[in-house]
Amino acid sequence: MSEKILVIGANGQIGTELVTALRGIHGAENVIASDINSPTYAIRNNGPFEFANVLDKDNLHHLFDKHRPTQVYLLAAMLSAVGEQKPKMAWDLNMTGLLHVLDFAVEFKTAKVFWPSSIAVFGPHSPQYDTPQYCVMDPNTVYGFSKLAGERWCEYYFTKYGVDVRSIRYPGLIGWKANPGGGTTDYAVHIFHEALKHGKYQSFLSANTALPMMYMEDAIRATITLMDAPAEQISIRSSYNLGGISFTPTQLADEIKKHLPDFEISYADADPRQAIADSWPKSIDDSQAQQDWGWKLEYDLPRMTQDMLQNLKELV
Ligand code: AKB
Repeated sequence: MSEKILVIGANGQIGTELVTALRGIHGAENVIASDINSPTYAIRNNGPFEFANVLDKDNLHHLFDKHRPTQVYLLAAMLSAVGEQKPKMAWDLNMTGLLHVLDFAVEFKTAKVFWPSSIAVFGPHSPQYDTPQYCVMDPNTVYGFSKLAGERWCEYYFTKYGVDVRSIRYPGLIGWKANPGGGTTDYAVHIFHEALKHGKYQSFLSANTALPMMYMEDAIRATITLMDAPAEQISIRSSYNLGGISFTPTQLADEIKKHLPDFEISYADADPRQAIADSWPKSIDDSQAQQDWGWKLEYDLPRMTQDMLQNLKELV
């Protein structure tokens, strides 16, 4: 059976790359990109696009009815840093949007749903190193607890209504095709742009703040591998831990300096994102993803840095 795939929030950091990858696999005409904003050039030019606002139930219902998607990827969300500036709006967007999609997945018998969670579901009392799949979770950002609540809804809809919903707790994502949209891990993308443009960067996180990160190539491959895995291999219906690579701003800067020896990093005195980063894990145990659907990381810090610089220098 050929797939009909709806990607909601297609203009964002993940969506931009996921739509291209899915169109390559399933054919451009079978992957409908949708977003509340006008499409990016890459998305507009090679396949169908629909305007969608996840908070507008009628509009979303119409999209499901018109396209009858077999798979839906719901990527529209407000990230950690911006979410702290607009807490109620972040809760509403992250929760109501998910519930609309889960309800329509039941109504239209959508075969599979993907919804991204985050390492932000962990909090100050979670183990900081090799954070396990199951442990104390006390997130203290709206983004973090909306993702944790969303995970519970996903598992609930799987158990009660049989929705085949799959999810990953993404670490900070690093890619050169699209910019991140207001997260705590955004420094790890901005640093590459600034290194190439100005030869220096002021990090809003302190020198030794380690966080789990992942190159976008790996993140997209993980997402598609999880969605393609046979249902009986999926033992977790809340969201899978995914570890990636853990590094500090200093370690990333040192890696960039191997390619751009004059690059200089400095550190901001105080930034609200520091407290968010301090409440998150430093590294993640993703052995369940390895065991269930054969997850394996390909990009370490040196390989990612080289690939980022090589691709970005053509663009900046
Ligand atoms: C953020 O920093 O908010 C996101 C995330 C880790 O989920 N990149």
